Amino acid sequence: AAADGSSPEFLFRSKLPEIPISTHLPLHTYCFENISEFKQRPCLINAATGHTYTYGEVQAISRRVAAGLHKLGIGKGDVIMLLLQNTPEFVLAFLAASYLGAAATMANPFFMPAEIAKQAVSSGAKVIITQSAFAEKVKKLSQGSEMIIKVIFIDDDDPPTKGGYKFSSLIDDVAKEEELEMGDVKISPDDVVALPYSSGTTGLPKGVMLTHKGSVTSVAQQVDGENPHLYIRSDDVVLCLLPLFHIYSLNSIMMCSLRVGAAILIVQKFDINSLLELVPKYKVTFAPVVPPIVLAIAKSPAVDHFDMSSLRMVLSGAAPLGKNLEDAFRAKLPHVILGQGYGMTEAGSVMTMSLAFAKEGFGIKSGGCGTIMRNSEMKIVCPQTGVSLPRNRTGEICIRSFQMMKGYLNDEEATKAIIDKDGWLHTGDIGYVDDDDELFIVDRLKELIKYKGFQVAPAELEALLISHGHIADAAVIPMNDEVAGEVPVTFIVRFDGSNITEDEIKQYISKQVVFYKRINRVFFVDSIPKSPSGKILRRQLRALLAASILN
Ligand code: 4UW
Repeated sequence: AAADGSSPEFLFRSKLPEIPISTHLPLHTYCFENISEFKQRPCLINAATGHTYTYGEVQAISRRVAAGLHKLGIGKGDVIMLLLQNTPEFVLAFLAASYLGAAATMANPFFMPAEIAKQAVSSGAKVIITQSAFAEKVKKLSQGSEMIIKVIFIDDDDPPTKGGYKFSSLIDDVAKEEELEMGDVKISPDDVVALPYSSGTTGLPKGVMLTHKGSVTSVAQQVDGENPHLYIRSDDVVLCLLPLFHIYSLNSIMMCSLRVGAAILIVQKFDINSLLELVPKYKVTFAPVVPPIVLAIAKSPAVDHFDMSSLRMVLSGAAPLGKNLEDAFRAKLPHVILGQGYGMTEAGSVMTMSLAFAKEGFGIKSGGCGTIMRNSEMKIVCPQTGVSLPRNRTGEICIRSFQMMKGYLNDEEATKAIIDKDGWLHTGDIGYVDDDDELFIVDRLKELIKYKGFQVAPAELEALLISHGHIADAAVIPMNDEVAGEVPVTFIVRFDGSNITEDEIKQYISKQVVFYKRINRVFFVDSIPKSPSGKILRRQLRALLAASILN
């Protein structure tokens, strides 16, 4: 026991030395700190059109967008919503918000109107920046009686007919003096810059307050230092295929690339053949992906017909990647460094990453999620007792560092439930750290379901299900799926006399949610197992499912 009588704490740290991090800088200032070295180099390449913006252009245009937004009434502390597929405008608008001391909340443009409305209202967004294809989805928000949100279209030739503004005129309307005027916003390191939504370990999606200091820390942990953990440089071409509205892409692709001056190849949609064409066409060097893409590459016979020699590193994360699949990928593309990263929205993104990506890399084991980032601490605790566990012992993964969220927006209770009084964020993931400091994730304690890395919050589906007149009770849990990783399935208790069918329930949900939240299977039961306090006993349901009584 420790001197004070408490149990000893086993703290895990990076194998790389700590580095000084400029946590006082606003995110945009930090990202563009070295821009003079790569002002003329490509920053954003739009794969759809081939159009390229240089670093100098991105900096200048995003400042003009900031001034344009300022004219629309956006200032420090405000929230803008980005409802965009991957486009250069996403990056420009995100940076513009940062310049203004405003925060960007990002939503999936394929959300249903009700899902968008929930986030827009909860975040207090004043403006939505979107594409005309999604105009109908936000119509009510821009014309509703309760709150009027201004809508800006990035691609509409005649937006006033849709009741909106034009992104391009936002830029054109700005005079040189106005651009300079907004230049002096005072930003504090604890101001929120990004507000992604996540359900965390339990309940409904909540606004995750990521600060300038946290984001700067996270990026520095990855790409700064003599021996960066993730070695990318200004001559790298980084594939930006993962959606920028998710923290993985926003942080490890967008922010990290901006910091080092790499080219960001913006791609909207995954399709294995176009991906294989893009790699040689743009000489992609670094491809951050999710496990289903690793699977597609490993399985694709077409890979052999394309020149993949430019590809230096492939990062996988946001969901588990099995050892066998890792090995199959390596056999297919032996020259590529493949490694995993492990992140979580609330953790301010990445917590561990493969040290094979370091400038002076390390040997790694298949199936591992990498080593903890520098300038942060990790511990593994027993979920029952909270006692800190030594190496090779399995327990809940906890993290403590500047990169973490400040808390959930307007939800102190949920914040307290996930960050304890000593500042440890409890991830709800189960794993162990081995003798070589590599983290292995073996299970998930929390409710969260991950469909190809996308979050599905059981509580959200359960709320929809029990609002149906024929459903007395419902519980949603994950079921393993070869391609998606996991899919949501539900246990349903019908009201007496109800004959509602599996199909009717599936359709009822499909109408209200984005595709990956759709119910895959329905199991009718007499009751949902619950604890005395009314909590759904999800483990019991998982065991029931696994026992294949129902499968
Ligand atoms: N293995 C097993 C993994 C893994 C995993 C995540 O949607 P969120 O909140 O956030 C993310 C963020 C991922 C990420 C960010 C930055 C980065 O560089 C990187 O490298 C690949 C990844 O997914 O979901 C968080 C939850 O997703 C699961 C885990 O349960 C975690 O709490 N998860 N990565 N490699 N599971």
